[in-house]
Amino acid sequence: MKFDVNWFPGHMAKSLRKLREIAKFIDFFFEIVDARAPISSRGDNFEKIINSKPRIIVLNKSDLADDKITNNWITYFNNLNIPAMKSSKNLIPKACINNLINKFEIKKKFGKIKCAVIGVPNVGKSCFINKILGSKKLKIENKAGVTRNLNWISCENLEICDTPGILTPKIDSEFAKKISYLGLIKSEILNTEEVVMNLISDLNYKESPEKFLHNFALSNGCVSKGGEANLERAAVLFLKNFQNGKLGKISLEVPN
Ligand SMILES: Nc1nc2c(ncn2[C@@H]2O[C@H](COP(=O)(O)OP(=O)(O)OP(=O)(O)O)[C@@H](O)[C@H]2O)c(=O)[nH]1
Ligand SMILES: [Mg+2]
Repeated sequence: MKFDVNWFPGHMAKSLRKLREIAKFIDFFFEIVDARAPISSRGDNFEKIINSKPRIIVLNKSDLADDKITNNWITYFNNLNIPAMKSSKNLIPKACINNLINKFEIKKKFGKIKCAVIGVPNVGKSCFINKILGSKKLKIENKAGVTRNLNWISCENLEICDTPGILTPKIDSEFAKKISYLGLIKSEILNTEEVVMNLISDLNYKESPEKFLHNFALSNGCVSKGGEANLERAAVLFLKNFQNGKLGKISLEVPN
């Protein structure tokens, strides 16, 4: 089934323009992706912006992904000569960052090292910066589109720029499907039931998606007054469970 998603509001276009403007002053980039789907969540806009500047791919939310597959992704990116690291809610990336600064021999005669944290919405960019800062300075929320402007933060030897999640006006159908499953797209523009039917089908359960969701509704109290299955509520709950890791550590993409 073709999966069409179009979410490119004004703040994304504006941020993309600003990011292009400041790119020349950036010493290195953190490209944050979701460890469960590192290709689909990579975003199409960033390659040109990063250009030949040092960059590290951060496989974030690795606590929700299959560990072995995440390690394989790190090898995959390293084989492409792109440094990659894991990050999760409890993993403090500071040592890794210092290694990176040393590896690229990033030195400044004047001022602090400038880096930008970029990626598609809701992958955990602001949360990653909060971990570096060891504070809750930046607003984070479990929904796509929280950060709306570029935001500079100073920390020891670094100036870090938090950026809004940016997508492209036309997203590949397969990518769109996966980033919808992961909650990286504003939920209001999606048909949750349709997303969940696709997800159930991709998870290869034995029953048909319709039957599975029906049974899931009944066994999880998603029933209407008359006692019949409420598929709408069931879809919302199933998607939430998947996104929060309640169905297990599931990676949607494996390196080839
Ligand atoms: N399980 C888990 N959740 C995480 C991790 N990092 C971030 N989150 C959660 O992901 C959600 C989004 O985090 P944000 O930091 O707001 O994401 P963002 O990329 O800045 O989002 P936008 O500003 O909307 O582009 C929040 O609910 C975070 O708590 C992680 O490593 N593991
Ligand atoms: Mg943010």
